[in-house]
Amino acid sequence: MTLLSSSSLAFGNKALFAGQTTLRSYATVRAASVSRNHRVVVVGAGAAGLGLSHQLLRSGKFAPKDIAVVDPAQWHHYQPGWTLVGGNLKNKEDLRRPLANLINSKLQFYNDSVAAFVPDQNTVTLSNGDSLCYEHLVVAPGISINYDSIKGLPEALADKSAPVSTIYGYETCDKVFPTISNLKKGTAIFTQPTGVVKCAGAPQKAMWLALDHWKRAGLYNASRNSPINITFATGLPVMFGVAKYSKELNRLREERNVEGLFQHDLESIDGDKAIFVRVDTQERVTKRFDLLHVVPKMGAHKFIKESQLADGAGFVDVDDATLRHNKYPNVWAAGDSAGLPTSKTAAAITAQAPVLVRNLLQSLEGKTLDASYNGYTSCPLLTEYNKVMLAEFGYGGKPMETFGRVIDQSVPRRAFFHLKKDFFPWIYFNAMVKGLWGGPNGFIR
Ligand code: UQ1
Repeated sequence: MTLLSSSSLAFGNKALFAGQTTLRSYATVRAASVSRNHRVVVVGAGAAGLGLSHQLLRSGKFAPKDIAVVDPAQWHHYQPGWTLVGGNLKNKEDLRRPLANLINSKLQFYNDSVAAFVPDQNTVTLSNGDSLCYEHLVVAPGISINYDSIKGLPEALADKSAPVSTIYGYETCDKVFPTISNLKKGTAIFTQPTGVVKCAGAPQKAMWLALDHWKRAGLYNASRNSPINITFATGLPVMFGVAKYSKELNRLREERNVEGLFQHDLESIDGDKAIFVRVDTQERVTKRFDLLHVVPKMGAHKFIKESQLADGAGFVDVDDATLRHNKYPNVWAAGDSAGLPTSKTAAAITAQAPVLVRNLLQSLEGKTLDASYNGYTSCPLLTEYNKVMLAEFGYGGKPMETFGRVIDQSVPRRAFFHLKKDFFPWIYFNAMVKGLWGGPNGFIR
């Protein structure tokens, strides 16, 4: 009896059904790690991994289980929606689905994490010790959010009574709005770190919605007598990385009397004090707050950084145009983990995935790569309730506006707000994760 219960604990239900097997034979089975072959192994089942796995499958060039998808998660999140949770426009539970339900049964799903890449042997080692051999590898596990990059942040986020929050995580995005609606007077600070973050516009989206909320509640105005005053403290020297949109956002900041602390990088939180390091002088600047919205630093996952696939910054070293690895021709990357000089967003993935899929299929057939990614990315930037500035741009910060021939997209508009709040979440779950959505290019045949 002892034997049965301990083995069933360790090995799940199979142990219960294999009543005759001894513990020793289980030990043997466990010790021998398994190696499996797939034509394509996709690491990550987020926006990039799911979308492109299904695009590969829909090409009709693969048999069932030719393509494997590896991800340890139980849930798949529509992360662009978390800003809307911060503004009390969505419930976070409505923005997630059980991951297994989103994966076509013709894909082999490994619900495990990656321990190591062994690209010289065309192999990925899983955390359970098993290994997957591939003809082609697609790396798309996203970016790591490093909460402990700011001293005192994990504790402040976990403390329900501390007015410190972030839209950047599932656990904390629903702490944001209560901190906003509880504030009646004082100083609200919204931060953006130096370094790479996903969706570089999101830090200020949270601020613009809060400002509008306080304005509507009579708690904020652009005068010196406003009960609440607002500071945007960013590690960057500007409001946004693309001049066209930055100019308009800075105009809004001045018009709305939001203090801009540029080149201020949040270093630590101590009670109601936020301590910044000035990027230019390394000087420490301490600010007292009554509300603090923080964006943690982010970076490449350790298992990429420590692998031979990494570039100098730790992201996957792929070619900017073809999305193929610069050293391993059968390795590809898309999404936040890819070392591409553009802003990391779900919109970027709508443009990257079809390019990657086309080039990978060409490569499988020994043909030349003929698809090229131009850096397209987009930030639907909420500037108030009901208005969005639809920033769309490519490599070099060049505007690439879908509706640019007809209208100026640096003007915040109501129609774009409905794209952001209603259309994008809908098309995401109904088409994008299924491999059917190509962003500004519309549906994928
Ligand atoms: C998009 O396709 C998309 O995915 C569903 C987004 O979601 C996060 C976007 O933000 C954007 C901008 C696009 C691009 C699509 C159009 C029609 C501009």
